[in-house]
Amino acid sequence: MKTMLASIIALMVLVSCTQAPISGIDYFSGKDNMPPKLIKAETSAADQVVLSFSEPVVSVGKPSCASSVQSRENLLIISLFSKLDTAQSLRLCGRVKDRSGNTLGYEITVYGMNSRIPGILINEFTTVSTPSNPSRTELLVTEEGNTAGLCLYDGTPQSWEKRVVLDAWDVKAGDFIVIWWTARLPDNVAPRSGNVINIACGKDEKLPSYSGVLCLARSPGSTAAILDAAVWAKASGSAYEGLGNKANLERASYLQRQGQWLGAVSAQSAIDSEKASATKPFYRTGKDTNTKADWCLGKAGSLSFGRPNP
Ligand SMILES: [Ca+2]
Ligand SMILES: [Ca+2]
Repeated sequence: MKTMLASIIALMVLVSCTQAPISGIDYFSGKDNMPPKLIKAETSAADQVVLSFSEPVVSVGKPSCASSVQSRENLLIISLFSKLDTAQSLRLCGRVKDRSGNTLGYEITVYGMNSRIPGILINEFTTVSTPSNPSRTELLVTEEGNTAGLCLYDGTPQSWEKRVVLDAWDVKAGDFIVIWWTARLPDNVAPRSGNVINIACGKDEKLPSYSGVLCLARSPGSTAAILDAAVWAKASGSAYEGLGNKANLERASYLQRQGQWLGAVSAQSAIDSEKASATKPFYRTGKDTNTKADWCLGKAGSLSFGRPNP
C-alpha cells in the first residue's frame, strides 16, 4: 500500500554513559538514573530527521550536520544543513540528556525520504539453485512509484543473511524487477528490457533451499516498514516448529508480529517447500492475504521470471 510518509531508520549504536541499577531508581535519592532510550529515527522531510526517545530529552550540543536541534517532549527535531536525496544515507552522531541529567550518545544511519514508494509485491522466487537456473526473486509493481532504497532481504530488516537495495527506478503497474542471487547477470540477460529490470545481488549466493524468509522493506533501516514477505518450509519439518533453525523461527515470529505473515509461527503456516527445485518456482497466485494460500509451487520448467505467473 502506497503511503506518503517517511522512509527511514537504521541501526543504532547506543552508548550510555551512566551505570545504573536495573530498576532505574536510586532508592536513597529517589532519582531517575537510567539514561533515555532511542526508540525510532525518521526522516520527516528532505532536510529534517526526528528522533523519538523513551522520555523527554534535550540535545547536548548539536550533531555536526545539523543547523538546529529542537526538543519537543520525547522528540528531538534535527534540521540538516543540506537536503538528503531519496535513499541517500547519512551518519548522525550526537548526545542527549534527560531531566535528571542522564545522558545517551547515539550514532545512527538515516536515509533520505522516498515519498513515492510504489505498490509492489514479491511475485515469484526459487530457492534451490543450479548454475543454469540460479536462485531468483521476482517483484511485481502494482502501483506506480520509485524504487529508491527499497530493500529485499534474505531474512528480515532485523535479522538477515543478505540483502539487495534497489536503485531509483521509476516504475509503473505491471513492471517486473528480477533479482538474481548471483555475482553478475548472465551474458544473455539485459539489465533493462521492456517492462523488466534485472539485477544481480553481486555475489554468488542463493536463498536457503527448504526453509527461509524473504522480506521486502521500504528502506534499508532495521525498523523499516515491510511491504511484503514470504515464509517457506518443509511441511514434514519438525525442528524449531518445522522452520528448520532458530533464526527462521525468530524471523517468522517478527513477520507475524508485524502482520506480514499470518497464522501460527510454524511449518504448517509456511509455503510447503518439500518438492522445491531449481525449475519449480514458488509463485503468487492472486491477491495478497499474507498467508501461504497466496502461493503455489509450480511444475518443473514453469519459471516465469519477468513475465506474468501462470
Ligand atoms: Ca504480503
Ligand atoms: Ca513471473
